[in-house]
Amino acid sequence: MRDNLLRFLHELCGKAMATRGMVGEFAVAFRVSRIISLFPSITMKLSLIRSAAASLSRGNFAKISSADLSFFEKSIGNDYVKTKEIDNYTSDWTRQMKGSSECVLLPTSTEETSAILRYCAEKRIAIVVQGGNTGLVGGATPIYDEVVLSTSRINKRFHLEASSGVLTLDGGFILADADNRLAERGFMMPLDLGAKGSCQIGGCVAAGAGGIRLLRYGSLHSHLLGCTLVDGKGTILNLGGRLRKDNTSLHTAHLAIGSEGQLGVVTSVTMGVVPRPQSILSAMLAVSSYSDCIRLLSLARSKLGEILSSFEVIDGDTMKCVERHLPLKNVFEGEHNFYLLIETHGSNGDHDAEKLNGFVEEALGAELAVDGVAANSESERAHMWRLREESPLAAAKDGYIYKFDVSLPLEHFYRLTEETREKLKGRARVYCYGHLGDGNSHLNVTTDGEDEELKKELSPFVYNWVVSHGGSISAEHGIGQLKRDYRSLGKSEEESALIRSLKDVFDPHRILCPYKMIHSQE
Ligand code: 2HG
Ligand code: ZN
Repeated sequence: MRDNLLRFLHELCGKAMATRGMVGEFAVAFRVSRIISLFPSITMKLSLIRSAAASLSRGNFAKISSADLSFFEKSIGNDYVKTKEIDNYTSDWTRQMKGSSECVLLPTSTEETSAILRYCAEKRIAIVVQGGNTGLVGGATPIYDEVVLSTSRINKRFHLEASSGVLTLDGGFILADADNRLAERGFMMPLDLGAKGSCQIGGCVAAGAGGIRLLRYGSLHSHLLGCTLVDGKGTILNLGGRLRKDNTSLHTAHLAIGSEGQLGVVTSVTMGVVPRPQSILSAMLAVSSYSDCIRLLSLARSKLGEILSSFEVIDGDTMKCVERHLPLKNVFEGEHNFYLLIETHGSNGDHDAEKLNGFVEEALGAELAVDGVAANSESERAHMWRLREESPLAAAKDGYIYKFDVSLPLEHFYRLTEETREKLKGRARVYCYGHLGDGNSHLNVTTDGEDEELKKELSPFVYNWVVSHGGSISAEHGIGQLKRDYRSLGKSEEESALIRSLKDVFDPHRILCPYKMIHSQE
């Protein structure tokens, strides 16, 4: 351990020098391409629990006629009304959620979106709103014959007001593209997720995306200042604005966060962006117990303070699964029960290294961590992130998979994994990784083949357990169609009624994303 400590401290000092100037580009480049590169392998192996929404009957919506198609063609141009080769739009990116649609519409502006929605409201044509189609709960996948309205072409406007750090951009902007443009001006998108190479900013808002640096920069609620939402009647609503402070009324723009296309289409976003950090340091710790992980989180918060950016966990079984299925090696010799990936974002490499150094010294000295390794180059840092970000891929390769994305108070975070493991002993393998600093567990269960019995009992078990321990059944992936049946767990009837009333205001004809989070027949 002493040797590792010395190596660690030495590496940190070297790292402080290496991280000045442009940092993190290798790791970022890796993450940008990740979603594309994972496609083929995931499509072969991943199986999801069948959608609950599929059992709902088709709503009383109009069927698309040739007159409707002519209207769409006239409104947005023939080339952007697609009726053939639309599989990419009617299935989710894992190819497990499959629906159908008569046509896909690709408007290029807020006004075109408004014309489409006004028409569809009048004719009662159902619509599903789709951004980058990177979701994990089937929210953007049509079920029966909903028209797919893709925001991919609404991606022209990009205006940064550098003095205030306020960015206004079209909803269809790809997150990585926006981030690259900001990099040229010394700024950064405050949110980062594995899908950044494909997901769109409007979709991120609608999904309430979380990601890997929420701990440092906060959720979208900390950044969103305004947005343009085209509601289910086609009304263009300019909500909020570009002021960092405006307390004159309800913060209506925030209704778009996590709305999953139920209230409207997010065609433009105004948000605060952050200065690009000058120094990014990453380290991994090996830890023997979950209680030590929690103590380390408190220690990291107090020792690293404002520079603590990520505090991610991979449990021992997940790490073995990663090594079993992927050409990736653990950074530690031997096996450990938990691995923490810690990253700092700051403006002074020496200062940050001193802080991280102090934290690790104390963690090892107090025997909270049994070993530690710092990334000494961009490729080492990328390697550490691959271990964490490819954990879902490894789990998907492990067999038939049941996925959960839940929030839990930290005292219960890992008990869920332990109790699920206990319950499924001999029947399934259970993996836990996730954003420990945010209390967000990605629990994944795998079996050799599809197990009907297990399928029936697992979701109710997990979701009831989560809610009865003060958690949420969806931390960052949303409800979509996958979690529809469980959506009111933990919500009071009063809150559910308020949500339905809001739906009536924004989408009185209930044409937007039926059969999902808020069902058209509710
Ligand atoms: C992550 O944190 C993503 O890696 C995906 O949110 C999680 O697929 C998963 O389990
Ligand atoms: Zn996640």
